[in-house]
Amino acid sequence: MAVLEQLTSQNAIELENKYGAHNYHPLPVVLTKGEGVYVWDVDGKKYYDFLSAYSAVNQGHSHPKIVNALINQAQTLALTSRAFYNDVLGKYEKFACEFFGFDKVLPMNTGAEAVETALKLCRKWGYEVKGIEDNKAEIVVCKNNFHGRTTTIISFSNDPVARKHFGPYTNGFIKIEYNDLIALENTLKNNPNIAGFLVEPIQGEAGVYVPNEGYLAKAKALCEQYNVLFIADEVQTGIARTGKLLAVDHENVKPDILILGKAISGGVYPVSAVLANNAIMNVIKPGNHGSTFGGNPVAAAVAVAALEVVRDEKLAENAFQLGNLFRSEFQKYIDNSHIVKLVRGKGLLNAIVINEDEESDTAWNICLALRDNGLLAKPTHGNIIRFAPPLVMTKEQLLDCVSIIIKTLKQFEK
Ligand code: IF1
Repeated sequence: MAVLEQLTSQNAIELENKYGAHNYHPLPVVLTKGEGVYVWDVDGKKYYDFLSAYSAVNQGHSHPKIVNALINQAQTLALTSRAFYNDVLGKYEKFACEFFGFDKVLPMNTGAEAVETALKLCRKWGYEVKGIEDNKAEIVVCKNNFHGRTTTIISFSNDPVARKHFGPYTNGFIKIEYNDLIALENTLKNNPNIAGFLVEPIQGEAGVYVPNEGYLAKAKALCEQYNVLFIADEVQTGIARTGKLLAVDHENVKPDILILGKAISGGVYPVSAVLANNAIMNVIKPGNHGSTFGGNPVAAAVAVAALEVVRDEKLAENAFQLGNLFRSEFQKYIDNSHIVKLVRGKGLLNAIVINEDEESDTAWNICLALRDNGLLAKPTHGNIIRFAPPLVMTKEQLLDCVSIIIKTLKQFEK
């Protein structure tokens, strides 16, 4: 078979099963094209994308401005490595620092790499600035976190599927309950070796858990009080997803270290970033950290274009308004539903909780029925379905999606 010959759905699935590691269990749909809020399968069926590649495609699939930036830079200078300077990286770094309000950025590629970068930066600051005894630094994390899949990151996960048989695990992490300020304060005040607190402003994978109003601001204040770095993982919640440029902006919280990924590139290229001010970032010296593709010219050009789209198309404002509309429309349905317990989220990062236990396959079956009705979404855990469309969606499209989702859910009402 010619490598790029048109595949049937069955062909594509069989190829992945035969030649690809089985590290995913995808919904059975084979996509071949994406544009804006839509994707098409190999049989020409059109769907609303209500996952956005887990919030990496906030600007819509294959946004022309971002794709053109990719093409133009790739045709000019794709990769220099950081052994030499180039004429794109510095401009991107300046743009990103001014866009998010920090002195410096350390460019990486994937979200997990950026999280690992933030952990290294925090620890080095802990030893060289806070004065923690060598090899004693601890970082506080939250239970039910999701920060990626490297060995160190899964070391502080409590998801058995992510952890089992990947030990021995990395030490130096203290797990506390999410959204629990008493647990945070008790941990910080009793331990002088704590260098940082790593937190998702909304726990995405756990099921779109929005913390109490004021949690982030009070957590940041506790970190300041105990000289601990507040590290915000905005890989999923950032880049306008929750109705503000960053989810921490809802509480006017300025993280000491900001972690970005996914939609910083609009989903056309792997780009991630760690931002901090000089007092923290300047502990990093040549040779301490980096990566072959980190900050490459294509990534730099793509990220500038992707952030300009967020700004110029007012995606945060749109996500804010459409998110409120989504939840209010859904609440009307939930008030009379037996199958849906609740809807929660901020901006266009939302989830519904199905009125069944985690082991039930109802949420999965609902997503199969949604697929048949022209909308793609996927459960996070058992009974929770995440809804995260591209932020370029119009009000009319959103209302169309709400009616598709409700029509589908009604098929499951007892
Ligand atoms: C997959 C989950 C979401 C993230 C936060 C860091 C990372 C992620 C808050 C790492 C990545 C992705 C991973 C992706 C599916 C998706 C995901 F289901 F895995 F948990 F969004 F909730 N911090 N999340 O959400 O970024 O290294 O992936 O670029 O298939 O593993 P990454």
